[in-house]
Amino acid sequence: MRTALSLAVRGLGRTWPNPAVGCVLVRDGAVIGRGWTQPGGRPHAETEALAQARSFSGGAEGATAYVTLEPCNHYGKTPPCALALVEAKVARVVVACQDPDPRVAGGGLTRLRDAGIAVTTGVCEAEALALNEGFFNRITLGRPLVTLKVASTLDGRIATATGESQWITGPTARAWGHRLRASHDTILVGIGTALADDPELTCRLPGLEDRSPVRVVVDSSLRLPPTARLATGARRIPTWIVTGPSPDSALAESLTALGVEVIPVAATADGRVDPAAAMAALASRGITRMLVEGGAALAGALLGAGLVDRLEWFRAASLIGGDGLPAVAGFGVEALAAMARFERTTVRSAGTDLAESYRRIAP
Ligand code: AOF
Ligand code: ZN
Repeated sequence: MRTALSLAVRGLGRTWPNPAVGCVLVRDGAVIGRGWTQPGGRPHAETEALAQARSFSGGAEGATAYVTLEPCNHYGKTPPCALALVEAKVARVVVACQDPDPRVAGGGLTRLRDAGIAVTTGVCEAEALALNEGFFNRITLGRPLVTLKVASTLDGRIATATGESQWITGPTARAWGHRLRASHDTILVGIGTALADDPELTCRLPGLEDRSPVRVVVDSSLRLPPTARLATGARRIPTWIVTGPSPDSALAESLTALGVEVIPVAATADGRVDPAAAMAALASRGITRMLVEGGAALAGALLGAGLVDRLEWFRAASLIGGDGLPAVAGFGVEALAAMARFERTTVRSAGTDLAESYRRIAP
């Protein structure tokens, strides 16, 4: 199952709207098939593994299938994976976790058991749930998994008072940041960051150049100029703009003409895009994993709405002090009881910087 999980990881960032699943077929102590969900979500992991097993005599007959998610039970572009496993005559299926998709939801396991296949569930379940937390969030909460990435000084500053910000962390942390992009479906930035930095928001690691996620700008009053790199490059790498309910139609048209998708959503009383509405709109387009890269206002708005699930915090061994720009704008915390609280899952050295990962525990 651990092998299947490591295969599944390969799909992260590319399988949306589907989960990233891994499958290993074993017979007589030998691996006869390995598969993982392919870009765009199809073929499924089981299809890939079963295709490999076909080159062995007897195919997958009598084999054990280790799958990180309950095999599907619905007809899509291909018949259900549960049916494919039955037809291949596997003897046993070991599953890490159930699929909450209402089209599956236990039906895949029932189909296998009804065919006389031995089924074991819950193997490495916690790992599998964490791996596909984005997909589970999309199905059960109607929003993606939201990971906030920050590169700051020790005192949590991301720029000096004059706005100088390049570079606070070193090349290793920056490379890790690009690798994070590759495993996400979208990168989200606020319009302030888009205007100030004119960023490309692509994955520029050798070998991973084709792993750039959809770029999303939260732009409440539609201000992104058609000359911005995010707009001019929209045909190469998709750019979406989440904006208020009635954007300027001339600007919206000129952006759309460049291939940018303009997505109007509900606004809050102060005229800003409602964070929950933005997340719902992205999930309904199939987004499961979102990496938020700033700036401070967007980070504060998402934290204030309780929408940040994970933090990836790169911390340089330097200090700017109180005149610097904080990584997170105020989000209304008056009592300590109202703090956004996280637990640390890993901490590593990234060159001269520290890379800390956290998962939200409250609110
Ligand atoms: C599997 N193996 O590798 C994946 C599964 O749109 P479709 O027809 O491709 O179906 C998508 C659903 O299939 C998705 O919501 C989830 O329930 C399941 N994903 N299932 O057996 C896989 N990726
Ligand atoms: Zn399937």
